[in-house]
Amino acid sequence: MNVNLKTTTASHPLDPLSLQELALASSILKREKNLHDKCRFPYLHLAEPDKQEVLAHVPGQSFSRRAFALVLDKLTGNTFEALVDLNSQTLVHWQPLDIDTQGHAPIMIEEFDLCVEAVQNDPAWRAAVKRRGLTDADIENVQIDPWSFGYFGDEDRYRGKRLMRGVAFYRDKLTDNGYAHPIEGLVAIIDLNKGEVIELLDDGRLTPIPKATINYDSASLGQPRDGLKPLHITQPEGVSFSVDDWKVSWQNWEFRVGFTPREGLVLHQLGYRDSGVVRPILYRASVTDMGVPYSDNALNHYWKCAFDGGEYGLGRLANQLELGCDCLGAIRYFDVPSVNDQGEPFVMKNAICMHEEDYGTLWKHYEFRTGVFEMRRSRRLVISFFCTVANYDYGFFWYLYQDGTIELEAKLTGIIQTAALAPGQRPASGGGMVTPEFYGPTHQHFFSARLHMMVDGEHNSVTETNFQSRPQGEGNTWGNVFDSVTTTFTHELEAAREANGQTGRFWKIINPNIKNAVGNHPGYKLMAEHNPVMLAQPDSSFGRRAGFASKHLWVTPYAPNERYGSGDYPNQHRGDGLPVYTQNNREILNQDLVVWHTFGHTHICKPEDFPVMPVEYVGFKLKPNNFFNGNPAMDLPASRDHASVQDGQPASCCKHNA
Ligand code: ABN
Ligand code: CU
Repeated sequence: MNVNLKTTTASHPLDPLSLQELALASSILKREKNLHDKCRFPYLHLAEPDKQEVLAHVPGQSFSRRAFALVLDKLTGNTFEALVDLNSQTLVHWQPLDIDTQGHAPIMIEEFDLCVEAVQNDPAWRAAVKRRGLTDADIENVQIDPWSFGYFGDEDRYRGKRLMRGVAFYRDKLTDNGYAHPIEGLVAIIDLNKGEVIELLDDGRLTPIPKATINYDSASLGQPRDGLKPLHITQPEGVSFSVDDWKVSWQNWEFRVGFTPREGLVLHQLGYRDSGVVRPILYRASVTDMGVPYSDNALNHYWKCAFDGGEYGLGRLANQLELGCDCLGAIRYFDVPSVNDQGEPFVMKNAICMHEEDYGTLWKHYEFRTGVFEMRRSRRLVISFFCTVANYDYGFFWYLYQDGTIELEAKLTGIIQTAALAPGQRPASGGGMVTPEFYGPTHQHFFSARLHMMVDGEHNSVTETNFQSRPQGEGNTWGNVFDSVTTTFTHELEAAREANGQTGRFWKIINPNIKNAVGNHPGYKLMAEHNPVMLAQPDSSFGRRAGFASKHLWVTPYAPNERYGSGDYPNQHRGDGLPVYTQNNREILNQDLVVWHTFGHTHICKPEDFPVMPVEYVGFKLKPNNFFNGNPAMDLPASRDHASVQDGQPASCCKHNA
């Protein structure tokens, strides 16, 4: 297949589709399938080429260029998966999706508005909110949260329908923070293709609507605190990274930036230059979904389990970042070509932010005997994006460090879901009181990171190490010796594991075919946080739908069609993804491996979370372990930061007094 230079300006097979390519793909689809104006494009993005084709790619030579699309016909409710070959300008695949068994297309942005209209126009819903004290004029300002429907058995009345739930919040004016005024015990079920409410759930309790105004816009917050002097981050000589289209090089690191509507930021082909050679570590890394199951028995909440990746789109809902606010210093933004629901291309400006950050001490020693002092500061490269999925805002920050460490940090902020209480009542399911009038239902946030590993080559294994104390006796005369016990996973089901703080459990991805200078296999250690896994019952709706969250670790042999921890289409799906991928217990020893890591936050709400929650941080690190033959950052320069010092101090961070 030859690249037709009229249709692509891409320089690499993994470059996201350009505006021209997106326009071409949607026009080919419209032409080939005679798509009418009620057809929508919940997905349209690069179909990443086969891994072997990517690895074999030689700059300047031809490569395939294909677009994946999900097309929804709103008149019939039919959904199709499509593949367009942009080089030959042909439709090469067109397959209907069985929505009852395979799940539905993710919720589109226009459906957020449709949901509000359908609910506000529904006579039964209007009557129900009037019973709770609202007037026709109030209804104009009511906020409707567009919730994914979930899956609670395949009742006939729901089969084949594209559904959503609408939950209401009172607002005195449109710019009020509705989450301070939840309308309790009332849920509308909307048929999205019909554009109407088909069922209204009402607990009939008429819980009073919390009335206190708690806004967070600057005007409402009043006079800000004072005392903050300017803090500038400057790089007078420019940045230390270089960017060539989507390829980035920085401090021995090399990688490519990618972006998909579902995952947002993707890092491709990440490697570290060591003795002049780029050693591969990750073929591809991303967060494939984020699920939030709620722990509450009440009518407004028991069904809440949003998949912000697979049902809404972390990338699709990315923010356009603001220089000097979201991002400080010498920033390189990436604009991301995208399409709207109609398949029309547009640019998401400033969707990805990249910059360098000082990170304190990397290594240091003061030799008290000789007065020799050496220290080197650490710098990290930050590649990030933020998205807003209705109430919550999530930042995804990848960090690369000069010592070979890779980190992903998710930042959770925004506004919690709220639930009204009758006077004197406490949350029945154990949620956290936020104000005297309302609480926040307890919930868990689960992220599913997919790490297609490539430590020094395509064949890797995964080991688990646990610490254990050794009985006193032979070989442990004084009782001080303890052991670390390491096993290597051979099959998928052995590698479905939970973290264990008591044994200091950790996992390593190694290349068993290579040995380093001390006879060990080069590897990267996955440093997990020890947060609870899914606490909903395994056989419950959430337990099945967010099955990926029942374990912190999964390891699968690479299969191109296994891309998302929660499966391809979690919207209205009974449950897919990792528990299904691993059920055949395939071999994972010395194979092309994908390591899946579930990490998350179990959130009991509290007054400090409101009105906007200070950032909560969760994530993981991948740290080199026997990958290098010594500290790879010994070659850092000792130069001192000029802006921090007075004249007369030496220019470097080393002192030899002896
Ligand atoms: N943060 C999930 C979500 C999506 C839609 C509406 C409310 C909440
Ligand atoms: Cu939360």
